[in-house]
Amino acid sequence: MLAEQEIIARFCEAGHLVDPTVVSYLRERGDPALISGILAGIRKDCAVVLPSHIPSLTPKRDGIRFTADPLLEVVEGMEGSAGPVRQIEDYVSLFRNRYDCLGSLIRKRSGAIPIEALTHSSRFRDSEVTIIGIVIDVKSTAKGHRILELEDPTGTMPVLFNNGRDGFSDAERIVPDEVIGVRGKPSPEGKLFYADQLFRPDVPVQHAPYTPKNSGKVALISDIHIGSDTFLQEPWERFCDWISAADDISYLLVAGDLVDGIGIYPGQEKELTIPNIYEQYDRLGEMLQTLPSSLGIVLAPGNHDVVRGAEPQPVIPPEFRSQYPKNCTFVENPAAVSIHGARVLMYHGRSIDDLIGMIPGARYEAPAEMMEAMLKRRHLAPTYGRRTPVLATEKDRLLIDPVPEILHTGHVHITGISRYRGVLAVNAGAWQSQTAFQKQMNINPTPGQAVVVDLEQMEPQIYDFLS
Ligand code: D5M
Ligand code: FE
Ligand code: ZN
Repeated sequence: MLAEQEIIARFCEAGHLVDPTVVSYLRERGDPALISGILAGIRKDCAVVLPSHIPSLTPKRDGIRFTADPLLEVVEGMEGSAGPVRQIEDYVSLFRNRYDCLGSLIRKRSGAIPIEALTHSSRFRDSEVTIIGIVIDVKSTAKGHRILELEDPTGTMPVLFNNGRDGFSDAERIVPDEVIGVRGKPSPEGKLFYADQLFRPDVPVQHAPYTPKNSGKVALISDIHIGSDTFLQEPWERFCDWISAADDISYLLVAGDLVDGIGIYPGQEKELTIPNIYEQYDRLGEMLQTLPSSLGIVLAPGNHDVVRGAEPQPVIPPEFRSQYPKNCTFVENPAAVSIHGARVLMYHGRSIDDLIGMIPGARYEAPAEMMEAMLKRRHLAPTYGRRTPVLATEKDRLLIDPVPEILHTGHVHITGISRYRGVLAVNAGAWQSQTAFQKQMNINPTPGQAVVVDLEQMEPQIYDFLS
């Protein structure tokens, strides 16, 4: 075990500051000899030791890229891949798949033993070990420590995070059903595990985004809500005129809630200007017909759309698509699209409501922080059974694997941007002003904005069409 202070002090004594990412890498590795090795290779005049100074942290890309082939390709979530509603038993395979995939990401950084090895034998009782499992329950104790129940395929174990330890704030952010690793020691009887350190699947420290050359720009939007009496017709038209003239923008991606839908909540019919669901989709199709045919448009569903609410949500069915031009591609929610090899993971973002309710300090005004929470957990909707309905599928379709260049969400109607370990997180706002419900909830949307990303630079820019 290496404590944070100890690592910082070693670098300080040698006359260097040290980047927090390097500190967390060294904590995970837990080997003091590694620090000596790094110090030996650093120039004396180096002020801050960065990940780029460490050979094992040199940037690496995750997943295959297709630089020379199709400009826009649906990699995950193409039409027909969501599948039907299945048997309840499939939840077993869903969670098993989640554990296997995310557990193996953690195991790459820390060897682990099965929980059974702690409960059935005394061999490890006095040693520091790592266990990996799904969090099946988590709560605070009367003294403010965190206690959770961790389950792996061999058993379950209560795990205690002491609030006086390094990194307790990460432990406070543990949510049900996420996959974590914990390093620590079992109690003498093997009935409780004292955690020293928390591992999340996370984005690798050395993750390097792929930035395609001459690929132009992509506009990211969400939540158009056609048919609602709060749909902002004029800002939307200004946006359409603007994007038609912006010849450096090659793609427009929409992360769901294309229309306001019908019967989404009680009394919604009173807030609709287009009460027919076919006409809502037709109206959007007609609007998209006015955009240049060279603009590649990708349309994913959200919780207001006509498809089932459980995720993965299927593609908008053909009977609603008769008015859409050929340059429109319909995808599922979630979906991964590759643009000149840069991968954009599109997800409507219902789980943001859940995460905001569970993570201390989380706010609707900062949705991109919840996207970071997703990236750390390598999962789009870590907690099952709250406001995000998830379908039983054999494979967990909400895993974040491989790591995308851009994570694009919406749903909360508030623009937010963040960069986490090289991944650009963009929560796109809406084209609907504050609804009566959002007013009650004190949710203040930022409507009428589009986020444009230059793929070569991976630089985002917000454009405002409200006035
Ligand atoms: O959701 C837009 C935002 O408003 C999102 O953060 C959820 C919140 N919202 C809206 N309606 C409701 C209801 N009925 N219950 C809870 N939260 C709600 P959107 O998907 O556009 O409706
Ligand atoms: Fe919405
Ligand atoms: Zn929504």
